[in-house]
Amino acid sequence: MDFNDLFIQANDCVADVIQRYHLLTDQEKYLIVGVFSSLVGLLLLFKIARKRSKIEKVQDISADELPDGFSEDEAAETQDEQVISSTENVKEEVEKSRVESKPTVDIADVKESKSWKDRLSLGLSATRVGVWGKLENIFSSKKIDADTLDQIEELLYTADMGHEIVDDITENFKKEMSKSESDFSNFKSWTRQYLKGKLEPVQKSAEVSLFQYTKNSGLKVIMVVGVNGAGKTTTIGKLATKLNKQGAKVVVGACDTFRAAAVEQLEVWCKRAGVEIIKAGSGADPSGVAYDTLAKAKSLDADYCILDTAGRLHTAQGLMDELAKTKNVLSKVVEGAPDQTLLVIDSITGQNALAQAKEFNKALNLTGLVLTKCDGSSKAGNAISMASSLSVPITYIGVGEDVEDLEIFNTDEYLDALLG
Ligand SMILES: Nc1nc2c(ncn2[C@@H]2O[C@H](COP(=O)(O)OP(=O)(O)OP(=O)(O)O)[C@@H](O)[C@H]2O)c(=O)[nH]1
Ligand SMILES: [Mg+2]
Repeated sequence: MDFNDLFIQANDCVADVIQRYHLLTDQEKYLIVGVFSSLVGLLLLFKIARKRSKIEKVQDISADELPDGFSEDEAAETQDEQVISSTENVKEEVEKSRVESKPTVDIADVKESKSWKDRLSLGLSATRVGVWGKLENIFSSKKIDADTLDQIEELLYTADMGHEIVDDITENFKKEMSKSESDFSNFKSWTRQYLKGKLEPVQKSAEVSLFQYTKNSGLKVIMVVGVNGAGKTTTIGKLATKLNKQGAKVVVGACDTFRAAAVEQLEVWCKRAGVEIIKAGSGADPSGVAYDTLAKAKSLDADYCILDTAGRLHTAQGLMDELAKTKNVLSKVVEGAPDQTLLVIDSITGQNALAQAKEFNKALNLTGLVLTKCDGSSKAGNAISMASSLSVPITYIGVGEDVEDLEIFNTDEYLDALLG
């Protein structure tokens, strides 16, 4: 029996009871009213329980992760499953990327003996072996046909190359296939040239003052942004250490006032680096901290002012607006500040990295990308799509958690490590 039949029968039953109501005894009438009231009561209890579970679900998602304009109560009140599920989806995505970002190769053992190039090469070995190695096998052992072309396309996607790049590369292979004497022996050098051609024009715009301190060149202001756990604080720690070693005076601002632990983490790095940190209590206005930090850097005649910010989802409009506000405040202290707005990207993020970069770029006009966690399980192919499609250069690349694990991005070194 389906729901409709049940509904019709219940309807008939109620109509029957109404028709015969005057024939019923008082006892039967009380019984019917009692049953009806209990049913209504049960229904109400069910509704209250459902709403409570929604509120708990929403409270479980931190207030800052709710879509813009939703307070916890409002989100629960709307009873909009989409609000909850879409936020949870993004939460899961970030969580997944955090879990996946744990390197599968422990490079601690080889750090002592390996050069930077070797460590980068080790870090990108997953793509080199898993994608380019497999492509090499395809080209050397099989006749290239439509099926193998599909395989090639799939492999390129697993390297997080992005649609445009995958399309260009496969188009080139198709052209080669259509020739009577197709030759794929040089596919790697063609691909390398193609990728270099995508990166090089963008990389030219990378600002040298980011890497090399020059005496008396004035205060440089660097704001560092990104999603949760991308490696912002660690990158700032490494950068501050490097610049301080070159003789620069560095002041760091702890604008991540969201978590007390974030300030402590930055303090440890600054202490180690021997640079000054400006901080405020948990929950303080991040724009205020940014303002104070830059004012202090200016008064100390510092060479660099680096601002750490709280991680946020690129989809959380309210938090993105807050970041834009922090950025705008800086120009009130020093005209034209910040000189650099760097987006830190966890290289394991995959195709989602491009979406992240687009949103951050839209809100903040990025001047550079920092690619972290290019060690172990990194695929890192998304770097090329991001830099070329946004025309934002990759400034630094990180392959671990120590100071020496951050280096200036070099196109040739990167392509060597990626393609082999
Ligand atoms: N393996 C590896 N781990 C890194 C790298 N960079 C950062 N990490 C680690 O990634 C974790 C998160 O780094 P953080 O610097 O705290 O990231 P964050 O972006 O400041 O995080 P939030 O402030 O929470 O948004 C830490 O455990 C770092 O040690 C890297 O290049 N390789
Ligand atoms: Mg941080």
